[in-house]
Amino acid sequence: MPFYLGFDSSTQSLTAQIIEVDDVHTSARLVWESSLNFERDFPAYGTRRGVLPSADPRVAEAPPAMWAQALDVMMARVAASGLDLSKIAAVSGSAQQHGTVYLGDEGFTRDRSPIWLDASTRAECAEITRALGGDDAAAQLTGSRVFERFAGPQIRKFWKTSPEAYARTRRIHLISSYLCSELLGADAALDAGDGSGMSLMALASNDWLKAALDATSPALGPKLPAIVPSDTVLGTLAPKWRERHGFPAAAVVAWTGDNSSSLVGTGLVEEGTIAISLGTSDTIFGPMREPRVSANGEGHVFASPIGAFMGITVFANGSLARERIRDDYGLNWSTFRRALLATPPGNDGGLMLPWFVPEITPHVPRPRVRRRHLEEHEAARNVRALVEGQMMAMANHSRWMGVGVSTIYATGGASRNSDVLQVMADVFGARVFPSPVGNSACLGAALRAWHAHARARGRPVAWPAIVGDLTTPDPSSVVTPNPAAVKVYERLSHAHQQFEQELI
Ligand code: XUL
Repeated sequence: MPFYLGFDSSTQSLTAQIIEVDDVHTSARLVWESSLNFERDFPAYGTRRGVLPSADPRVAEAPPAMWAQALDVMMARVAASGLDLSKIAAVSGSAQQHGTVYLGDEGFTRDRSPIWLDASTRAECAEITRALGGDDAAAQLTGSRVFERFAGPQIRKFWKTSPEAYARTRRIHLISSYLCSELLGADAALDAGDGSGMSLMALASNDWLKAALDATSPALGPKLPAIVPSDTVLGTLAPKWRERHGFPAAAVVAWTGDNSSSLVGTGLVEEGTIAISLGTSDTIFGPMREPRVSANGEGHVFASPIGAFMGITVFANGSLARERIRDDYGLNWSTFRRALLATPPGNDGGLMLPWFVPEITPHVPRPRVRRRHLEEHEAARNVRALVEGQMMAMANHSRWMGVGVSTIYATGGASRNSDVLQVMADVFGARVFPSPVGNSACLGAALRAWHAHARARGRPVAWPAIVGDLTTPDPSSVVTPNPAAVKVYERLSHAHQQFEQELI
């Protein structure tokens, strides 16, 4: 029975999973998993939670060499796993979205890659937006307004500040297509899902948008990879992987963005279903049959790895803020939970706007944290204010997606905390199911490898069968909303929204 290998290169870590698939019964099980933490396992690069320290809080960069080295170390771990490598039929992956990698004839032309947490490209966003005919035109053409963390503004800033290094750059990859190139030993194409987060791709055609390329930087077209459908087999593992570790010539399937991959890894193959990922970023997303762009520019429409589209709203202060509050109050995850249990839903009106880093939704370019009816020294109430604030912001800012939420699939590190999920269930008034397999982005990569490989062999398997076994939640894990708490949040959500608006 074949194996499918998936990777997820996130902000803070690289994870790999192997699933074993029974072709005859179309069933799958997880057989191996491993994770590397960038800060802990690659200290020589000097990152803090995967990001290089910067004096300017708007600048967020990471070393691309670290991501490649982690992939190499992980391939060695897979080889040492004791599994029969010859059974690996296909490999794919996902990566944190939007970050860009710059390559010339002699390696990187930039050894620090801007990543999605970067908020330093405000001027470039305005310039590209103007050239595209304004915010609405940009959103209609590309699926999103031009956001500071998107690849296009990052590239434009690089051209403006380092024109000589830009000129030497032969290829600009997203992190996903860069790591895929490492597996292939050749320049990989980019999948349309991750391509959607660049302000450079036309959502209607999944191809480069000439007006956007022209608005970004000179001679950009030839520096960009081709865009392909997400289920494209791009080639096989490079000979170096066979020589170094004894891997077979497994098919390499285009990589995608972590959120697109999570859509598959949480089993969201039908419109009307929705997932919340509580990772370094918090994201809320779901499949969309037709592109419905958000009128006030809050969210994004991306091409979906399963066809059609996905809607998504992204919050930068996810785990970053939870970890900050945990550390500032000297807590660990177990005392963090206890703090939630020790305080009532609604926190007696205590609110927090937890913008420890520049926030994406709503747009808050400089970090600031504000409290109302809440004192800074009240540890437990600050924990509750944070978690409630995150959930209320997510509920308020995802209405544009137009999906009536009755069930939410929760994934990401903090989804293992059922008290956090209780707040989610109560704020949304919805049932919450934690993902049965942790790291749904990585699982999505392994499942996508299976799907694309089966299709390429002329034996396609439908998505519901692909995701069925590994993403169907255990019914006993459901967290149900508490009607009294739901009422509390109906009122508190308005107060939270007003607090936000006063500050923006
Ligand atoms: C999505 C986004 C983040 C990153 C995190 O638009 O910016 O969710 O993908 O890895």
